[in-house]
Order: sequence, then structure tokens, then C-alpha cells
Amino acid sequence: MVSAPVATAGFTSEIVGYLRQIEEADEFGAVDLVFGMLDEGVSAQDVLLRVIAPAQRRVGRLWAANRWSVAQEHAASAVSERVVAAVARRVTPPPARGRVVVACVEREQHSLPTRLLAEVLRLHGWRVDFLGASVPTPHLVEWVGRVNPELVALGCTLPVWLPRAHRAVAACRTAGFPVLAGGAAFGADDRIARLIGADVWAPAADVAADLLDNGPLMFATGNGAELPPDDEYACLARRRGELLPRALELLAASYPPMRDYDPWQLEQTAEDLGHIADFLGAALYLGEMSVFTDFVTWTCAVLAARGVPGESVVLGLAVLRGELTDCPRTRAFLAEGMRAAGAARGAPDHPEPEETSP
Ligand code: B12
Repeated sequence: MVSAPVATAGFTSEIVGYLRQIEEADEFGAVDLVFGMLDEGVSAQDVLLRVIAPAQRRVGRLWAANRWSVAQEHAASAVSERVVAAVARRVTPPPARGRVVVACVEREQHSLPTRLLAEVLRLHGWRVDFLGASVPTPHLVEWVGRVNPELVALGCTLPVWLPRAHRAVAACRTAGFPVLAGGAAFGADDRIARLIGADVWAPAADVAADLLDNGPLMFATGNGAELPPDDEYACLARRRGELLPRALELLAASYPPMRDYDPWQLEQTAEDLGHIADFLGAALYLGEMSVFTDFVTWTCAVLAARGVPGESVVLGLAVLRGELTDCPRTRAFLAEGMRAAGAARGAPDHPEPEETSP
């Protein structure tokens, strides 16, 4: 397993300017702006990773803080996708290295982070097949078998898809292809990538490109052997269908404000409970408590920014815990989640830090 630290850099005024364009959903303005940066000598890699990437992370924080609507986030992200394509079209050199397949794990819709990796690898001379969002594992394996790449780069942003990432890694390796893993779901170090048996992990696209540049590629033999038994994960997955409507019912009975919820609010609450159950499942699968508690803390902040108190999250977790009487490990995770939600209740109810930089 190979890894390296994340690079950092400034570009504050460029990011602010770019954010202004994407806030207005001004695709051509955004393209003109970044082409101007390229003309002034900013490298394409820096435009991708020091301007567009941090702007997109900022978009996420603005949405989480309820300062931007989902529509604003979608519009801005759609512009960024087009800008990444325009930059790539303008500067990508002809391929001089081997072939790499870049894809998102099945169900993962965050294609833009992985697309950034794909374009950075192209800038470094790799021939890249970018397969985009949510690639079903059998189809991924069929593609790599056909094009015979040197490497499969697998992106995952949401931790809930890590069990699927594990299966995809195993399938690619069984087919004889090494796997580079990355994306926010893997966290800040290589622990999770190791757990799911990836050969290489990188925290950022430029780090990944540097690792591949400095070949020959040396691959370790991870096999996911340290993963905990998956019986409680399987039990939760099996019971999800009946558990969630029941939990929603019990939550409505114990949390009075829910009686006044309109159908849209009820649907949102059901969705939130579903996300909680899915993050719980991923945490159980990996044996990584922080996957669950970080998500609980994040959910409390997002709800608080929308005027929903953390108490509702504590109650939701308690209800799930009450239903899962025969799953001791799951109950222990839920108890930690309740502690995290309780702690988040004492935190400021606005997840957007008071920062001046993007
Ligand atoms: C745009 C966006 C979306 C778009 C995605 C569009 C697209 N085509 O990508 C859509 C609308 C689909 C979406 C949906 C959802 N999203 Co969203 N999304 C975002 C947002 C705002 C930007 C994503 C992005 O472009 N990031 C920018 C890049 C640069 O991110 P990056 O991870 O830092 O990438 C770098 C490295 O990780 C690395 N890397 C990335 N991939 C790979 C792969 C390999 C192999 C390697 C080596 C490296 C590598 O290189 C990159 C550059 O250095 C993020 C905010 C954020 N912080 O990312 C939220 C965010 C990821 N989304 C979030 C959520 C919750 C969701 C939803 C669940 C919302 C919902 N209720 O439905 C859904 C889930 C969809 C799904 N099934 O996957 C949360 C996740 C929170 C959490 N605790 O995990 C975030 C963080 C928002 C927030 N601020 O809280 N989202």
C-alpha cells in the first residue's frame, strides 16, 4: 500500500471569482474565466485542483449551511462539469503512457471528483477511459477485461458505498487488475483502502498522478482480511425494508413536532432515517465507528441549519436501537451515535464556519 500527504495551495481570489460565475450558473462566463487563468500561465492541473475542486467543496458547505438551495448546488456543479470538460479539451496532451480505467463505485453519483482525477491523469500523459458515475461491478470487470488497462482507479465519495467498493476491488483484482482507490469516502488516511483490499490509495488527484508517475507501480496484496464478521451488517440490510417505516412511526409518536409535518417533511425524515441506517451499515461492515458517528454529527449540523433540533436525531437513533434488540454490535454503534448527536446538540447550530477564505 502506497500513500502520500495532501498538497495545499492558495488561489483565493481565483476561487472567489470562479464561485461568482457558478453561483450565477454562468457556464460561458466560468469557461472564459478559467481560460483566462490558463492564458496567464496557471497550469491546467492547478485550475482543476486549486480552483474548481475547492470551489466545489465550498458549494457543499454552502448547501449544508442552508445558504444555497439544492437547485443552486445542482446548477453550480453542472457548470463545473462543463468547465472541467472545456479545460481538458483545450490542454490535454496526446497520451504517452499506458491505459487507466477510472470509474465510480456502483451507486456512487459523485462523478465530478473522480472526473477531476481522470483529467489530471490525462494531463500526466495517461490514456484514460472515464466510465463516470455508478458503474455496476460486473460491467466494470467486463470493460477492464476488454481494454486491459494497467490500473483501475475506483472513486467513492459517500462511505455508504464502501461495501460495494470492497466487492468491486475484489472483482478487479481477481480479474488480474490492480486497483487505486480514492475519494472522500476513504477518509484522510489509507486505513479504509487497506481494509477493502485496494493496492494503492491517494488522498488527492495530484498525489495519485505523482504516485503513478514515479512507477514502476509496486502493488501490495491487501485482501480485506481484517474486516469484521458481516452478520450484523447483513441483518440490517435484510431488515431495512420493515425497520425504516416502523422507526418512522415510532419517531412520530415520540417526537411531537412531527405531527405537524407536511408530506414533504415526512418524506425528508424518512430519507434521513434511511441515510442513517445506510451509514450504520457501512460502519458495521468496515468495523469503523467514525464512519457512523461522523455522519451523525454531520446530519445534526445540516438539520440544525434547517431549524430541526438534534433531539430528533437522538430520538431516531434510540428508536432504531430499541428495534434491533438482537444485534449487540449494532446497538453499541447506535449508542455511540446517540452520544455524538448529544454532543452535536451543544455545538453551534450552523455548520458553515465563519471564514473569510473559500
Ligand atoms: C456536487 C455534489 C453532488 C452532486 C454530484 C454531481 C457530480 N456529477 O459529481 C449530486 C447532486 C449527484 C450529489 C448527490 C448527493 N450528495 Co453530494 N455533493 C456534491 C458536492 C457539493 C461537490 C462534489 C464535488 O465535486 N467535490 C469536489 C471534489 C474535488 O471533491 P474531493 O472528494 O475532494 O475530490 C478529490 C479527492 O477526493 C480525490 N479523488 C476523488 N475521487 C477519486 C478517485 C480516486 C481513484 C483517487 C485516487 C482520488 C480521488 O481527488 C479529488 C481532487 O483532488 C459535495 C461537497 C464536497 N465536499 O465534495 C457534496 C457531498 C459529497 N454530497 C453529500 C450528500 C449527502 C449527497 C446526497 C446523499 C444528498 C441527498 N440527500 O441525496 C446525494 C448522494 C448521491 C449518491 N447516491 O451518491 C455530502 C456527503 C456528506 C457525508 N457525510 O458523506 C457532501 C459532502 C455535501 C456536504 N457539504 O455535506 N452531490
